[in-house]
This record gives sequence, C-alpha cells and structure tokens, in this order.
Amino acid sequence: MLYNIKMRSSKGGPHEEGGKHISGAERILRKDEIEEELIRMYQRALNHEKGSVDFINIKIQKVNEEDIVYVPQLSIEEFDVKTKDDGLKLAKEILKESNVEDKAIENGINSLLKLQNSMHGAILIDKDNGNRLDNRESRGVRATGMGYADNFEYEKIDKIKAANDINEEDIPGIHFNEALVLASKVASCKGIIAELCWSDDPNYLTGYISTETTYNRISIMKDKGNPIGGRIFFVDTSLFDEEYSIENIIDYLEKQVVLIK
Ligand code: WAQ
Ligand code: MG
Repeated sequence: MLYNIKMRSSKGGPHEEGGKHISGAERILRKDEIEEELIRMYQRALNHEKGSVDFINIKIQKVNEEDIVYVPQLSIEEFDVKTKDDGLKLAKEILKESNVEDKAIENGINSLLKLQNSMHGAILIDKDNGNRLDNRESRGVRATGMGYADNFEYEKIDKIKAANDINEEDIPGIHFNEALVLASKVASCKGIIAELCWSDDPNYLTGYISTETTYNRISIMKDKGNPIGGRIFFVDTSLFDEEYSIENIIDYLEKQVVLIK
C-alpha cells in the first residue's frame, strides 16, 4: 500500500487566505515509511531559509495501485557557468534545440524574470507562439502525485543528513532529487516538450531545462539572494484535437500518480 504525503507551509495565514508560501514537499511512500517522514516534513517546514512559518498543512492520502503510471527518470546533463547571463543564454540554446520557438523562449524567460512574487505552480506556454495557455493567473498549475518507485534515492539523502546533523533544506541533493522527480513526471505528459525552472530559495542558484529525455542542470540561473523562482512548461498544441486539450494536460499534472523507475 502506498500513500502520498504532502506538506505546504506559509506565513501570514494559510495559502487560501493570502498567506505567503514558504515551502512545500511531497513523497509517495510505503506505510512503514510515513511516520519518520512526517517528522522530517515538519522540521523542514519550520527551518526554511525563507523565514518562519505560522501555518503548516500535512496531508496523507492513500494511492490506489491501479492508478499508478510508471515512467523512466530523465537522464542528467550538467553545465557549469560563471554568471547568470551565461546560464540564461545556455538555457535559451537548449530550449531552441528542443524545438521551442524564439518568441516562446523570450516570453517564458521574461515571464519568470518579471514576477513580483513566486507563484505556487507553473505557467503553461504555447511552444510556438509563446501565449499563456492556463488561466490560473498567479497560482499557476502545480504538478503533484509523483515519487520514486523505489525510495533508495531519498534514503541516501537521509544518511547524509544523519551523518552531518543538518536541516533537511540544507541537504546537498534535496532540491535536485525533488526537481528531477517533478521534471520526469512533467516530461512524461503528452504535449509538454520542455520545462524551464529556477528555485525560489534565495541562495539556490542552480536551475534546469528539461526536455523529453534529459534534465539539463545549469549551475547559475539567477542572482544570489533573489527569493523569486518559477517554472514554465512549454506545450506543443499542434497535437490537440477533440479528445486532447490543455485541460487534459492540467489534469495529468495535477492528478495522475506517477512513479519514477
Ligand atoms: N508544480 C509546479 N510548479 C512548481 C511546483 C510544482 N509541484 N513546485 C514549485 N513550483 C514552482 C513555483 O513557482 C516555485 O516558486 C518554483 O517552481 C520554484 O520551486 O540542483 O528548488 O521548489 O538540479 O523553489 C532546481 C534545480 C531547484 C535543482 C528547483 O524549486 C538542481 C527548486 P522550488
Ligand atoms: Mg523553494
């Protein structure tokens, strides 16, 4: 039996009452793994570099085995750049190689650069003309329901944590692991051809461009201290028809349970 464990924390009240989002996390785990994870998520919510929280929501939800889709993990490429400008330039090149048109690349990157606040989820953009496709405004579309089929990757992280007595958020690899799982789910969605992301954690400068096959990590995508991050999912609308539309994509992102093998 598997369970989806989700945490979200905010400051100034719950998210739905206008509180500021501080952190969120989710894992899909076996029953015997849940108890420990609840404590970890609680500690993580409390100890975030973005500040103290006054609202924490932790949700546990059973996952039906028959609803699970298994997808491969993206392969990983790493790029070291010296400046944010070099990072963004490389990001544009990778997007272009992945068939995203110039206009959409420009709109995508600019819509993240001009955010006044971080969104809760991602912006969906038409990969040909750069138009925004979702109507979620400042909330965006949040991908949920993903995890590793086997949790050994997380266990590795836990060992590092125990050995070094550090906070979950400061663990080398936690951002990376969670982003890789998210990007692998997003890439498995029919119609999404690429994703662009950088963190909203002020001191986490690494971002990525993922394509249908590869997670391209770029060492610097934003200025140190910048608390605004975001995600863009680039969508190929040419395969839309009566049976398949943006609603199906949003449904898959928000609801389909996906485990990474
Ligand atoms: N679905 C859609 N968008 C999301 C989700 C989600 N589940 N979670 C976060 N976002 C959006 C939201 O706008 C956040 O402000 C933004 O992404 C950044 O989220 O070393 O830490 O959780 O290879 O801060 C990437 C590089 C780190 C990792 C990403 O994102 C690496 C990161 P954060
Ligand atoms: Mg963050």
